[in-house]
Amino acid sequence: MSDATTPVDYRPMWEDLNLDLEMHDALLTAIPQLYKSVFARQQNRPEGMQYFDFVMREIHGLRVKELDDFRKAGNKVVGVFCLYVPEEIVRAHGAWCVGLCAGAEFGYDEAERVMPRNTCPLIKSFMGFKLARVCPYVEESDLVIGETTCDGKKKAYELLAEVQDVWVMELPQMKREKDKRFWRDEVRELVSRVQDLTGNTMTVESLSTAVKEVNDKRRALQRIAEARKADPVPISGRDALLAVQVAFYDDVGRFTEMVNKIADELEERVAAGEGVAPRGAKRILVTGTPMAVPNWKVHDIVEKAGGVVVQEELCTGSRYFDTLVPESNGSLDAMIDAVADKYLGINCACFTPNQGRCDDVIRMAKDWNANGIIDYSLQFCDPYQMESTLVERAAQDAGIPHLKIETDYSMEDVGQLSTRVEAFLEML
Ligand code: BJ8
Repeated sequence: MSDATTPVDYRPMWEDLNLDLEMHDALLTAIPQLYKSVFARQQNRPEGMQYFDFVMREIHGLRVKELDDFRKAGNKVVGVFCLYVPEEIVRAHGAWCVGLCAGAEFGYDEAERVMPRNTCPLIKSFMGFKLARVCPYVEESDLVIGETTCDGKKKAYELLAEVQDVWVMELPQMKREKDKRFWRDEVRELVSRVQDLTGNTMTVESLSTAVKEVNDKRRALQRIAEARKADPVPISGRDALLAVQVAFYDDVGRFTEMVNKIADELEERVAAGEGVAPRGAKRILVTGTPMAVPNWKVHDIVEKAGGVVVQEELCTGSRYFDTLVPESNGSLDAMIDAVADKYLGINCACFTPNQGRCDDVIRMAKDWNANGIIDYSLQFCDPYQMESTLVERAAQDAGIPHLKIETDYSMEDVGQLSTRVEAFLEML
């Protein structure tokens, strides 16, 4: 890591990436302000979280420079929007993977010129970031890999393909044996596509290394999750969420090392009975649609109201790290199948049926001793909003109080949501 105190002028790099510097400046002014208001005044924050202060300060700086240098050395960067795109396959070809989901209301005017206003904020945001030229990560992506998950995303990729190289993986919508076979084939096509992109051939060794590296990253996040079972809880939900959000684009080795250090600290805290919230603070499990940086709204509301988020059944949560690819050294074919099977096991509401998600939510609420479940959906997200009825029923059957929240990236409803969350916490 370079010296965090040395000021570096990244403007020439942003200019080279053809960013709209004025709009980009506005974004880079807004994010630190929001970050400060959400993270700065936390009591007894783990010291290791300073790394994430640094990462957020450098959100469009150092990490983008690393991608830039990597590409200038002849390597490739692949941008992704969804958990189903296997990072291991990308890395096994010597390329890097970055998550591109956008969590802020930026470039909406540009996005709404090509898609309906009532599109989910996540889709509008990623399209807006691209069209308004404010996201250096998408500009550093030699290829964007999309997937046929929800209807909004799959149609948005057609529009994105007009201005960016895009490859779309077809994700089945069910998990039968024939779907599994289909998905394994689809992952093999991805292997060919990434091979064409990079000019590199994946080997047993390169895939084994990639699997191990990505597993290590997920294992480090699992340690943080495990520590959050304690009461008092040793890390806030805001900080734990931030760690998973950053996992999508940070350097894999550095991130793993830093998160393991935080996990060491958390385990010491648990042993000493120390925490960030008083023992007995109301514990919340959050489930629903992903929360991309800088979307910290729900966690901020819960924790400022005196509750504490102890786990996220989200793509920016357990769905990202709770399962690993087996590290056995079989044939390359067997290893590709193992990668495909791990990813098909993820429980996204785009699947039907998706009972595994309800089962996970209830299991996790029990394991993390949650007093209540907050089911969070982005506006206009049909899959998660429809599924929320099933989540609510599962919570009722398990006797766990449930609060449904539907929101977007604006701050206009924060007052109203705070009132609802406060009432929910009081009732628990
Ligand atoms: S695996 S949750 S990252 S698809 S919120 S864009 S579903 S309308 S993000 Fe997702 Fe992959 Fe599933 Fe996870 Fe559509 Fe809903 Fe918007 Fe969504």
